[in-house]
Amino acid sequence: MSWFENARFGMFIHWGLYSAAGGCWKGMETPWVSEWMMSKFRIPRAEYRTLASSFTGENFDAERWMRTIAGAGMKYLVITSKHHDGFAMFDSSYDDYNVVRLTPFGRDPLKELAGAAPKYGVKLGFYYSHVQDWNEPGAAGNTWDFPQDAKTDEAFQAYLDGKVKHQLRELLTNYGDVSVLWFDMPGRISCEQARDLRDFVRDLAPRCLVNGRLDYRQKWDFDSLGDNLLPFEKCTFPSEGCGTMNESWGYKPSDHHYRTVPEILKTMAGLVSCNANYLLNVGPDGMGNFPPEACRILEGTGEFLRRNGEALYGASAPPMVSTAHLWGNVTCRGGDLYFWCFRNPGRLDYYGIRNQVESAEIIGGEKVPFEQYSRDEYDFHRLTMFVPQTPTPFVIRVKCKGDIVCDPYAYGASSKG
Ligand code: H79
Repeated sequence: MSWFENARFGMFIHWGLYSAAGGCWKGMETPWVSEWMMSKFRIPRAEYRTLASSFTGENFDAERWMRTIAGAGMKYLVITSKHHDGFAMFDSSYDDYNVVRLTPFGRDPLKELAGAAPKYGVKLGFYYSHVQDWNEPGAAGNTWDFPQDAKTDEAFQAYLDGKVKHQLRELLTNYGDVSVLWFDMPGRISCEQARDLRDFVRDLAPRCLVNGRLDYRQKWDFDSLGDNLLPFEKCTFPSEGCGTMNESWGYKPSDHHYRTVPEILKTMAGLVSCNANYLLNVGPDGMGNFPPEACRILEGTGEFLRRNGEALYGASAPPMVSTAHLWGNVTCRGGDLYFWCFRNPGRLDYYGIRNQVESAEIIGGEKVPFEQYSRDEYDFHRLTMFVPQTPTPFVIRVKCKGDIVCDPYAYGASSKG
């Protein structure tokens, strides 16, 4: 788990037939998320597969994607190998419903990404929809092509033993080291079926991590928080939050409601200050281009992290109660506390540090004057910083003597700041 917990920031990519449609079907535009278009419009699978002819991938360049990922400060990539629509974005011998066989693109993007990833120090993971598969009668999800009574327990088990295991074996044996298998939407899977899939993965790839959405009733390697949700308190189990830049996971050109760079960084700080990773999504179009707004956000995170990365990589929640403050969030690494400021707090009072503070400074900027006040008989400790005017967002590094020791019930900062 150590690489995962040090990495803290990864890219999620949703790329599939829905990317070629951009959420539009016969002049209608799907609400919310484009990758659910087939379900929303109850598109017959025979019709949906015709989208493959417009999936050209002509601008796809694995090296360029990897450069962008690494340049944004991300340490891993999780890409859709098969979303709920059931279409394999890799060279699968299970059937012809895959990117190599059906599209004019005709290449295996996962293979090319697996080849490029090590050069950029990026770990590779695959999203795999294990329960919903709208192309399969026995799987969950497609009620418009297949009647509910086709979905017996036996048919579902046959789907798991057939397509799912066949394709997981391909993914875990043909693409080098796979670091994560990212399952989604457990729905009707039983506890035993989930454990069986986990064992299947472990036998083929002992070091591959599996996320919590394999089955919520049991613990796997790390928990996935809800889509676009922040934790309210520290996660005590390895965790990851995933989020979109606009509102859709799949490419949706009509959705221009993108988060700003400071909003993305605020989400990042909110997650890491509660011990969770941030998996930030990009939905490339059917030609393989990242939307221009996404590129600008990735440049922004990269620029921020080249300066402030020490507040993120290998960092976690501070030992005191971790909360969101009006001005920002606090992360911790060894004896250093990092104050991510999205508003300038001016005077910042922070409670609970028993150590002597050695220095406080804005990373890449000015020193921050501070004073400490303690009344040991009450275990009362206050650090007061006088934060100079500086453009937000910025991070203050507070160096303590030794590893942080604190009053574990201290709330860190009062809400005044
Ligand atoms: O892959 C992304 C989503 O497609 C997937 N998880 C992330 C990572 C996801 N699958 N299911 N869900 C999320 C929750 C289902 C939400 C639904 Fe709906 C509400 C399905 C139908 C109504 C959202 C709104 C999707 C279509 C309309």
